[in-house]
Amino acid sequence: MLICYFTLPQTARAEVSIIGSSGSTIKIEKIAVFDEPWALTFINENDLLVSTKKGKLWLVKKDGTKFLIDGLPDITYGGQGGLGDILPHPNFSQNSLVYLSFVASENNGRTRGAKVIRAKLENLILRNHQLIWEQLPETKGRGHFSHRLAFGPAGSSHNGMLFISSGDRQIMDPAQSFDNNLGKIIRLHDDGRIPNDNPFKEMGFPANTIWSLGHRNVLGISFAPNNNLWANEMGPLHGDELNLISKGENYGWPIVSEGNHYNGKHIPSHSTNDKFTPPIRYWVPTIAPSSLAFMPIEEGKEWSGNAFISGLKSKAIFRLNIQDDQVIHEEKFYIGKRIRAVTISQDTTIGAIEDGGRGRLLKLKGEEGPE
Ligand SMILES: [Ca+2]
Repeated sequence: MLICYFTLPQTARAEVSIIGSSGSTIKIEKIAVFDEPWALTFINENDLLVSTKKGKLWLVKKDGTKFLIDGLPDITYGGQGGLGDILPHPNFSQNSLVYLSFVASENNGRTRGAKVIRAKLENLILRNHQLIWEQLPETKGRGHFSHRLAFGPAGSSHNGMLFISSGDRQIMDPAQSFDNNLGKIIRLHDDGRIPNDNPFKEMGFPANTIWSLGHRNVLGISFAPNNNLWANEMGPLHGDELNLISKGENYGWPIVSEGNHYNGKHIPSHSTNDKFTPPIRYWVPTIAPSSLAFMPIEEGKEWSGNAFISGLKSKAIFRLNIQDDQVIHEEKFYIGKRIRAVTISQDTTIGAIEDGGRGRLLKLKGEEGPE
């Protein structure tokens, strides 16, 4: 039996305008409300999928009508984890495949790890679950799963490749060793097979799944319109990073950072060791970056090709104009609520979700300011 949760479309939904730090305006419209939403993604021009950390997956229509999706895997909720990211296959319109990341446990929560599955979404049911990837090893603790997902763009050398951010699970040191997949960005074929052109392929499993290493907690991973891969990373006490991700490079955690440990202990900066790739941009004090999305290139359209980063502690959305792989302008839109994620559709609609128990799904529309 299908259970549909129906929300009456509101005829006049309040729009709020927010002025950014450079004078641009975004109009914000509330679409729907969720209990601890974690990720959102467009599956076509009208429909969104929204995941909640407690383990629900929703199909959301343009007018805010919500339908609960059935057939989810067993999800272990708690701390920073539960149901995580959700991403349609690049050929979703033909094959109906969606990818989900979530936290699982083999021992009632004593140890935990992220997994990624794919499944066919048909008639509001996920069928034919296929395990694509799992965090190794499962460890104690309930933090730094990361588990954001991105697909390589069509026409690029990453066409059809799945990228997964895997957090350091708050153990730090594994990010620098090859006998695990924590603190890494992972690259796989869409069915989970390991590509032959990964940088550490000669080193066997799991090193052969690694694309880059030395990461802490990457909650944003996305391809720019020029097909370069970017990732934002939660720093320790301050020092959040925006990194340009290149094959086989080491981004330094926990040996170098632009922040200090929470106990105040100093961490040397990236500039002290040229073995490590420094961030293109870092933030002190922290913004707590929770996701990353790029606006498609569209001639004459405001914010064409810009990056958008959602912020938790900063309660803001950041717009970055990136040219030749450098941030040339940054504008902050203070929303006043912790923002868990932002996404952008092919037709340039911006969607965002707030963090927490009554997290709103928002539709954002921009108007460029004087800059
Ligand atoms: Ca770094």
